[in-house]
Amino acid sequence: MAVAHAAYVVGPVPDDPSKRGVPAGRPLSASADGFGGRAGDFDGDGRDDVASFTRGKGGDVYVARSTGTRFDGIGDLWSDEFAFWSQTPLAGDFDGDGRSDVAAFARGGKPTVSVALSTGRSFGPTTVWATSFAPDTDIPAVGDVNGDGKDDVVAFRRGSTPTVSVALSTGRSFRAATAWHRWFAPGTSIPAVGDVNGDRRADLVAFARGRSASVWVALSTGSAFRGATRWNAWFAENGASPAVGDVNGDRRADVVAFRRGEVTVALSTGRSFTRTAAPWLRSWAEGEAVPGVGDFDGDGRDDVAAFTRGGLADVYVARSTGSAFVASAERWHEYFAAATEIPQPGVFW
Ligand SMILES: [Ca+2]
Ligand SMILES: [Ca+2]
Ligand SMILES: [Ca+2]
Ligand SMILES: [Ca+2]
Repeated sequence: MAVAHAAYVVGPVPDDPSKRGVPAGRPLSASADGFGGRAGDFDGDGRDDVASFTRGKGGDVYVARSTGTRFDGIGDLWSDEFAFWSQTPLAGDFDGDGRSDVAAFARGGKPTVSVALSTGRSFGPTTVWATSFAPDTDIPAVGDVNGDGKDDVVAFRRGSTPTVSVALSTGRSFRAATAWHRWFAPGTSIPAVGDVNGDRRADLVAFARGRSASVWVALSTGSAFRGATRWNAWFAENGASPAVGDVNGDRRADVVAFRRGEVTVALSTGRSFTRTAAPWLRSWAEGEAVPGVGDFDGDGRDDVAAFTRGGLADVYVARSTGSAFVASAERWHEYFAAATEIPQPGVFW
């Protein structure tokens, strides 16, 4: 069913669709158990690339590298032993060598975190970097919270005891988890990580959505997160899919809302997100397409992507001008992240 273009079957063909974690029919839900991650620069050339994870029993990972105007190749296999079954895959540079790597979170009762480091052409062996991080239904995220150049991992507990745990990267493993915040992203708030004040330390962001639609931030001190403050009173309302990225290139991460057709932005001032969300793009990631954020042309401003998945498996990019996103007329890839594969970047809320 996933094979609409027979010529591209050598690409990411699913192994066992029944074992995918995110149902094709509803990749984005307003409720329980999603996640979001940004793009990675897997070959370290300064332009963000895209990855796709088959998960299931296959554990294949495909990468298509950005040329600045498209994603190349037919989906090159970078690993065949990563993010099995319903593990959560995210990208980050965990050893700080300038090439993005991948992490997979098993969660549940055996919450291991596995990492495969990029060689620039493929991912190396899958190695367990933590054995007790992000248990149960904790939401994992990636960011360099202490500003040492190596991405760390963050786990959000949410619910009625919304704790935020951090495990710092040593470059070869993650240290023991410690609590960096004891009240952040309560209930079903959508958590995210990004450096919103431009001090090189990744901060916490939480989107309340629904009918309150506040956006909360807790800044990193390098060893903990400060108290949560409200940075915007009305953003990503109702069921919009929120993300974090520096879309105007001032080194402060902004907030982006994918409203299933319209993309709005609230820029960071360093102390808040601009009060009125501005529409940056109309007609984007409609229906069930998966949106994502990354700097695909390498100009320092984050762009947006949309993955149609399914049998079409098209990938579109709209580049940031600093004040709007401009969609390219051409697809950036014609067959990538097919069926219910999980693309990164990708926002699954
Ligand atoms: Ca790396
Ligand atoms: Ca770090
Ligand atoms: Ca910061
Ligand atoms: Ca910015």
